[in-house]
Amino acid sequence: MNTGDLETSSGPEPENSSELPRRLFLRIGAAGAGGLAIAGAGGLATPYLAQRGLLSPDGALAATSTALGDTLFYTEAFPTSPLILEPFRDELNVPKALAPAQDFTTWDKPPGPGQGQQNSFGNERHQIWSNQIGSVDPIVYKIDLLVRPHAFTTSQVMAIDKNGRPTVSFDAGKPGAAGAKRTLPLSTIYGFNGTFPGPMINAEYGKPALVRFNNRLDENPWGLDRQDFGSPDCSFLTHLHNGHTAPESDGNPHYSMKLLNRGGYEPTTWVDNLYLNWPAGGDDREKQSFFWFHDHRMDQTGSNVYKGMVGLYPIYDPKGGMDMGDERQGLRLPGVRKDRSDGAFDVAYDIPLAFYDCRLDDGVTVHQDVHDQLGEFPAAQNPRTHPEWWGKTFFKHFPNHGFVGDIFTVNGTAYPVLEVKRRKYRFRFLDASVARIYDFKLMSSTQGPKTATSLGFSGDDLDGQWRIPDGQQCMKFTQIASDGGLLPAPVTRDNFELWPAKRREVIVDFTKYQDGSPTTKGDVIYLTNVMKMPTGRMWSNSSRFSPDPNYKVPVLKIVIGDDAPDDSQIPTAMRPLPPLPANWQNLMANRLIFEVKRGSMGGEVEWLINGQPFSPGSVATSLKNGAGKTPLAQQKRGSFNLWEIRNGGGGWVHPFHLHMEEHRTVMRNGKDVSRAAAPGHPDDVSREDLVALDPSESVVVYRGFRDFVGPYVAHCHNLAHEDHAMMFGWEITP
Ligand SMILES: [Cu+2]
Repeated sequence: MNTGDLETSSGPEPENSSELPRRLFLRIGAAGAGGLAIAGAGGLATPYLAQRGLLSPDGALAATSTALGDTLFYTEAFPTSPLILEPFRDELNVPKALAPAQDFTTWDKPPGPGQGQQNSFGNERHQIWSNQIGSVDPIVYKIDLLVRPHAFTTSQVMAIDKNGRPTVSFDAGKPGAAGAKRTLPLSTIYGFNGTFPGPMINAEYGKPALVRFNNRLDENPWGLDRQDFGSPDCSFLTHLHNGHTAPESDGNPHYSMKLLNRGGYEPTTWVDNLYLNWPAGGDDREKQSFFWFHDHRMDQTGSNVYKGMVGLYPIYDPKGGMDMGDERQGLRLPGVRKDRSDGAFDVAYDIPLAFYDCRLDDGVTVHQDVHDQLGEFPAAQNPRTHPEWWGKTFFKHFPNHGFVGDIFTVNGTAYPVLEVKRRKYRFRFLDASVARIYDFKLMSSTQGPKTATSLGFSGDDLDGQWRIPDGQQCMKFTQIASDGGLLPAPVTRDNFELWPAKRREVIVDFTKYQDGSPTTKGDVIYLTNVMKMPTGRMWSNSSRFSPDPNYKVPVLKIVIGDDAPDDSQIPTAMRPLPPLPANWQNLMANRLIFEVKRGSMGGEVEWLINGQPFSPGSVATSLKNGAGKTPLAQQKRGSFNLWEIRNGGGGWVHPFHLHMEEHRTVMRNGKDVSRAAAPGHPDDVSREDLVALDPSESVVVYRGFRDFVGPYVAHCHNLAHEDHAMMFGWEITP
């Protein structure tokens, strides 16, 4: 901890925030003179570096850590997943909305605004309860974290090697004949309510939601093998990405380490996350439209998300009927709403699509990474192979480049099929992958999908398993929203990129092709990924850079069905952007600057920001700005500022996520893009929560810091980077 923390504990009590300054003071008092008093306690809640005594109190690396770097090595060996032999037969999982909890008033400890009511430790309260913003009491949901099995496919599979040739599979650890057709074993997930993806909450502005996340990961009623990934202490920390949320409900490790002295909520504990469903500053122009919630446990986010901790949270805006899931009113976006008697509502023709790539164990790849030295999974006895886990999800917590899978799934199913009516649909795209970026097109194919191996591909070219060699773009997307909600106006697109954690919403009209000819029942369209990304470092081929005309991987088969009524329209104007101050360029001199860069140290601190690994108790310091200052990453509540995020180079891309408010990109690579987007980044003229940084790019964003005070984080959303220190703490002060 540094003295910056102490400074936040002084000053008057903010009118809405109640206890925060006092608690900060208590925390610092309890930690005493040594900031490492917390870390010195050891245990899995403390970051690896601190456990090893390798982190100095100000967050800098102690000299001995160079020794750590020297001891590290990478084994970049990944299994080749078994080939899914019959893709596009399992139906796409179209989630129904989660029902509210009806019985919460009878809970042993019901939710509420009082001191001690926010978590099971009894030491926290909600910074702003719903009545303080003039809202009704929250709708209450309950979500248990559960160990459960998950099937990615019902298809038969066949083991293949990295050259695409049939090879042995394993049954209960015993090898079988090469070329055998097998039923894929179930994978073990840690899931919200035990499913992957977890529940979908259909939220609405003006109706706060409170979700009690209850950890039951100590229970294992199916007797499932937990394998060697997922937070070893089975803790979770749920982040509603990117809700306008108080720190105690935000699920970020700067908060959890500083205020609770833990990386996450362990089994038998719970937390009530209050989502006010209220736009920043009460400004309708700040409304968003599609969140997701996912794990954010310090050091283990990638492993927990990959193990299944993903949930969906579309948010509708009933004000004036603008976007309430009813295509007969407001913007008339596609959607037919049905209110249910249990308090939830479903919206037909409005479908979330969560993308997630995985690798399944081939039984012959050695499980080995630096985390073995931590004794995280002693039962696994790594490094060694795990033929008993053949066909189940494989994860390497600490790959050098990030983690990309070779099987592509949508809403938890590999290569699903969706029959659509002949009408318009709204699709909400989410990249829930650890590191993979997608580049999507809608294509038709006369010959249909072929296996990559039958086409002579091998190695990384097997990623995606299937291809449509004769695929041709046949439809366009009408993009209506990005991370930050509805765009000012729709954008017609041939393709779009989807970076980790990003959301893109589109309308697709299934009545006709892009050349104007009508579709007919039985026609097939493939949602196709055309970005080749052999490692987590970056793509090798995409629409923007050296497109590979042969890399066309179908991820979702769409079959045209019957006609259906369609009252929806494609609007010409949607959500206006919040205004930029006319003099925003005057803020440039005093901007905060953060450079994300791979460090030379390797290991747990491979990924640095301003040369520092994540130090959970501290706020970061800006690089020297134009005014010659190096300010702390602290902003006054109610203020606005420019932040610059620089990609320090090295040929990596970084999806950089800033918690709290949405930002507007105003400069990219030194050019003003506040009115017209830079080529290649058409989404820059919108509000976003994640900066897509191409190699060596720099982006300046304008953002606000309203309504709440306390600790937040910003970090790379390549989860392998995030878990290896590419994160910083920042704070809103009263
Ligand atoms: Cu990164």
